[in-house]
Amino acid sequence: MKLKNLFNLLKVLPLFLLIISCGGPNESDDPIIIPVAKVQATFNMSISPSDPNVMLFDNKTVGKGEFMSEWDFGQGNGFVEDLPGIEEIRFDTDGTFTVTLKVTNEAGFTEDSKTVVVNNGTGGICPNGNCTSNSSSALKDATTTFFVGNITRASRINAGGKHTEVLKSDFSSITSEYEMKMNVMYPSQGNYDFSAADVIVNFGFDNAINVHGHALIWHNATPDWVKDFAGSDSEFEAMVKDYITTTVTRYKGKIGSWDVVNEAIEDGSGNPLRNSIFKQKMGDDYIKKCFQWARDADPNVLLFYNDYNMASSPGKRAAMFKIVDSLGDLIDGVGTQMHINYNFPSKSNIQAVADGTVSRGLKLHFAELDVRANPDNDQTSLTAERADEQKAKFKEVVQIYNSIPLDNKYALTVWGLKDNETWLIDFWGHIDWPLMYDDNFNKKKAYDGFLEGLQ
Ligand code: 9MR
Repeated sequence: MKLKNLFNLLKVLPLFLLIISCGGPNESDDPIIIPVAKVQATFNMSISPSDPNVMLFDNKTVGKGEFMSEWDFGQGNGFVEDLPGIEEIRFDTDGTFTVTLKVTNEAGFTEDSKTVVVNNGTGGICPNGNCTSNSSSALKDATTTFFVGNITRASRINAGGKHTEVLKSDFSSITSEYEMKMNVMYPSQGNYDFSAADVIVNFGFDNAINVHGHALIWHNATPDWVKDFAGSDSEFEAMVKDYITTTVTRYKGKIGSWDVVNEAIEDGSGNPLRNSIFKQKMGDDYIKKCFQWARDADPNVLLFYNDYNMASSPGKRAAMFKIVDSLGDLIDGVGTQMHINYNFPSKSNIQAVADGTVSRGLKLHFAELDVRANPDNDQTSLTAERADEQKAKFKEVVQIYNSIPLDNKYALTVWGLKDNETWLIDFWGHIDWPLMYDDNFNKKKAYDGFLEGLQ
């Protein structure tokens, strides 16, 4: 029994004895029954000031007579006795938990229930169930020396709502996730389709958001008619020249940059040039030809070569810089995709990408940033610890980028807004929480990591 319950009992005991002793001879010998009222359970709760995953529960029940208090903290353990003082309970996993205080006396029991919402991505227990980050500073306002980018789709721009709201408030650059690739823009010979690309470019232009064009040539987004091209090698080359010239000319003055060639390097031993249809038909110098056509079409747009595993594979990185060196003045910058894990690759390997680019006097685009929080698929929710580790990796990447000289800066582009929109779910077949917003557009700790990386 709690001390306060015992105290209540002692308070009413004299009254009870007095009533019994007052019974006169004319009165019945039956004891007088004083009806006992139920005691109303009630409690307060607040997040621990020292640990965002601990909730403090204070039993505030006040009642006459003896009563017993029990808690069910909603974590599957059922009711347990209320201990003296404030209860400190950890909530480590994401979810919604119903906490119930049950107070029982002779007359029966009453209950009080409250809900605890946990979202480790946004910082642990959500104050009043509201899972939004404390950070108010928009990413794009926190840096003026480079673009902060994200991806979009024509359908999402047309739908508007939160998607375009967040793009406009937090980002200063956009990249088309898939609609500015050859398979979409040039679906059949002689027939261009720029309808989706136009939506994206116009949205950027109208809202003073930079547009990064991605990607003119990519083996993985090449339409079948090009892969099965019916014609000679010189006809193939003329077709590619026409495609690049037409596309770059269309968006001249409206977009800031193009990935001219994407992922041309093989992952295998020695990292040779990928044996794409472009290499087969146009020769090993096809990359240089594509850069020249793009440069001729728009001398002012920045031209990038873009590839992945640049931090994790020193061999591939060296192969990429070899290509870049062979392009001379035709190339303005290097796009290094940052599809990374919360614990990999190392800071020094990410730094090496920046150093190699800076030493060549090129612009650096940290492109396609996402940080997998569940690469081993052993997590069922984003734990507080993993969210912190992910935040630290975001911060590390941004810090490295923010520390390069001004002339080498261009943009840091995150590959997706919300965790449930990432390409990684389809690619790996499981949830990874790799982005800066959760499924409901709440800012995660990763967002704070980005901001902290800018300080
Ligand atoms: O995330 C993109 C996905 O929605 C598209 O279906 C796919 C094919 O167009 O491209 C994905 O983005 C890729 C990017 O363009 C190049 N680097 C790898 C990205 C993930 O596959």
